[in-house]
Amino acid sequence: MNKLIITCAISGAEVTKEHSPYIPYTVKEMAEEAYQAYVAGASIIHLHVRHDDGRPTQSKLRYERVMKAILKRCPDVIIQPSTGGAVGMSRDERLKPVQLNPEMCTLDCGTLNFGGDDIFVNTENDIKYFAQVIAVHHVFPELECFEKGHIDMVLRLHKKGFIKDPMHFSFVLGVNGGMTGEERDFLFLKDSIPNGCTYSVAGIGKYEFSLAELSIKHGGHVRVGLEDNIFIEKGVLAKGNRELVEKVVKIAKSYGREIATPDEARDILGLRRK
Ligand code: KMH
Ligand code: ZN
Repeated sequence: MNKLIITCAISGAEVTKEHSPYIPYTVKEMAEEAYQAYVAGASIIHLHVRHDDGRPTQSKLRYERVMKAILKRCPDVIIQPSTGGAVGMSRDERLKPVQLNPEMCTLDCGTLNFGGDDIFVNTENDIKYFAQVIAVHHVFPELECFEKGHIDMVLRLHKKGFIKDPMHFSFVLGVNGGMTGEERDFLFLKDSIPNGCTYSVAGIGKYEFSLAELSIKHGGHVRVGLEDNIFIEKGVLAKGNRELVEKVVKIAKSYGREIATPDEARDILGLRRK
């Protein structure tokens, strides 16, 4: 079996210290959480940044500081800034970290209701705009799909030339407002992408480890992290991202799947190291 790429979403934009005291806000906390996830086996850090008081921001300067601090602790890790940011941010605000020319970033491939009454807006026009800016900066986009219609959007924009090969998908399942993360959902999405594409699965909340296991079994990749789920088991808070990554590594080992280093992840995805 191919090696497993583990992405760790260390903070996100929505979870606060009131939900879990282990959520990192400051530059130092972010670097420490990224380092712990990396030591445990994560080769990609999916990154949102915050002000010191926890408010989400897409400030280029803040990303620059956090990325530098992370690379100081783990020089070969792949950093994947978010271009999703937080609900309500403008397109150009969300795209700010791309100006730093990271190796990867996310590209959100459709609109959905997001956790109750919020709407995470990604119209076709928005996606084309994001894809163009990301391409200008030679950044490799991870195609975030929260439901099947988002995959169809990617395939349409791929045909029109806005999204290029190699395509790497991320199925983010279990958002309140998006598709659930049952086995049938995962199988439907995995079978809906073209042969030769790679994919990773991020299960939100209770779906984190069941989806991780399914993806491991089927040769896909996995994202875990406090952005997606704060519990190591039902009712028990994870004491940081490291525990979540360690749990995935344990599942992977039970299926005989080795963990990819960052350079092996680059090879699998077709990434050029910057
Ligand atoms: N914070 C969500 C509204 C991404 O990182 O690209 C969007 C999000 C997706 O987290
Ligand atoms: Zn995110």
